[in-house]
Amino acid sequence: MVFPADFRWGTATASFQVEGNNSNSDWWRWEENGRILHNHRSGLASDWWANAERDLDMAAELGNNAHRLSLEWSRIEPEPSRFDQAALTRYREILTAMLARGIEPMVTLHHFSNPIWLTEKKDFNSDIVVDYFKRYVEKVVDTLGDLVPKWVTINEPMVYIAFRYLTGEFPEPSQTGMIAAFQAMRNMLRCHAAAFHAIKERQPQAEVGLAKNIPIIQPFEEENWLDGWMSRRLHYLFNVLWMRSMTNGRFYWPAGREKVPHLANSYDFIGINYYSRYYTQFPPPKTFVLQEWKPEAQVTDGNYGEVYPEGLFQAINLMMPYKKPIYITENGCPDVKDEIRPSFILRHLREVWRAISFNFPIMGYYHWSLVDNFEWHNGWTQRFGLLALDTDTQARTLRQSGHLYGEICKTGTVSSEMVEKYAPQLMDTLFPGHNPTPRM
Ligand code: IFM
Repeated sequence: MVFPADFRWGTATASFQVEGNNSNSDWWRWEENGRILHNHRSGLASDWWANAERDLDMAAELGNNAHRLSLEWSRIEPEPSRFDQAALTRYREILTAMLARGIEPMVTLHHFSNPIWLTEKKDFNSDIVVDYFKRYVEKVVDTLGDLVPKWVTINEPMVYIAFRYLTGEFPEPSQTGMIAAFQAMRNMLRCHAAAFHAIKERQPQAEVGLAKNIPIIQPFEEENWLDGWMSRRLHYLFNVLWMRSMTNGRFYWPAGREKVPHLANSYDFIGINYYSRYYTQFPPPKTFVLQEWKPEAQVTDGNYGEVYPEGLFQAINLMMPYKKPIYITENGCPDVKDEIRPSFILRHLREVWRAISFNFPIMGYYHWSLVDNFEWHNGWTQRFGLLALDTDTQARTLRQSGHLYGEICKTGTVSSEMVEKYAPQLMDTLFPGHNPTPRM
């Protein structure tokens, strides 16, 4: 499988998950309140604030030409209207270090974490968030814009809204429930539009998009019309609504719609974060979405999700009507023993390659993640890294999947030799009719 010569081969991380000691973030307080599985603490995380360069060296060694990272708003603006110059300088260093290694930065402005002071002002449940976000974005683009060709405004808004307002696993909304969730969505869309235009005014040549998590949602029993009805509703809410708003500039309340100024067509590209497939079942066994899989499913650590590579092609296909370039801004699996990840990468890249061969405009793939990092409310229990991290010593070990991804990135291909070496069980699926390599 040969990929285009200018394809972006990268990995992705997020500030709170890798930097360490982000004590001004609402997540830090969430940890202090014991809201993380097993009371885990992020602590030094993957030590990026002091030593990001160590992992960037490895990314360069793996032949990566791109990396997606995020900025920590609570570091940059630790108090309202006080911007921390030292923090901005450190981000300049990190971005410069990337460019020096031939790694193109894609920078996310909001990735699940808020400054504590903002949550005290009700953040996305208050209209004031839009002005605050705009000022933060302006400051960041004025200071760092010359180093950043690609921006992501907001990471996975619907995941954030669901985990924060509906399941209560994310910190710490001022209100919960459906009304608060819709209110937050409206303000997030307004923040997105404000950020898009703030960037474009300063850097017209920059590419600005968002990272949208696209789960595949299907009825547990095809013939059960309630399962089907519910899967279509959830699919619409989760995968369609936000895209529709960003495209036509309208926000859809359950009771009507509202035109949002400057929102229409406010994106240059779509970032797809793809992980898994979920089922709906009536009556709901736990929540609306089943976290249990069909018996034949291959499931990743901590029941995180079913391995369903075809869903990546389906997610890409769902985004085709918007007629924009697409980056796979996240894709990966928690697999501490690295038993599944090599085949996971190969099978998902096959779907990307299949989409490219249909002439779908897929411009790059950012594997989640470069290094094990703090997995939000699941703490250290889920390890997504190509690099395994020992959190006591900060030592890293490149997993087999990391070696594989390096070979892929350096050559821009997936070859039958790689498959034979890293996941021989896939030979017949990925290369049907292949001639076995002659053994000497
Ligand atoms: O770790 C997260 C990331 O922050 C957002 N997308 C999903 C990843 C794995 O759960």
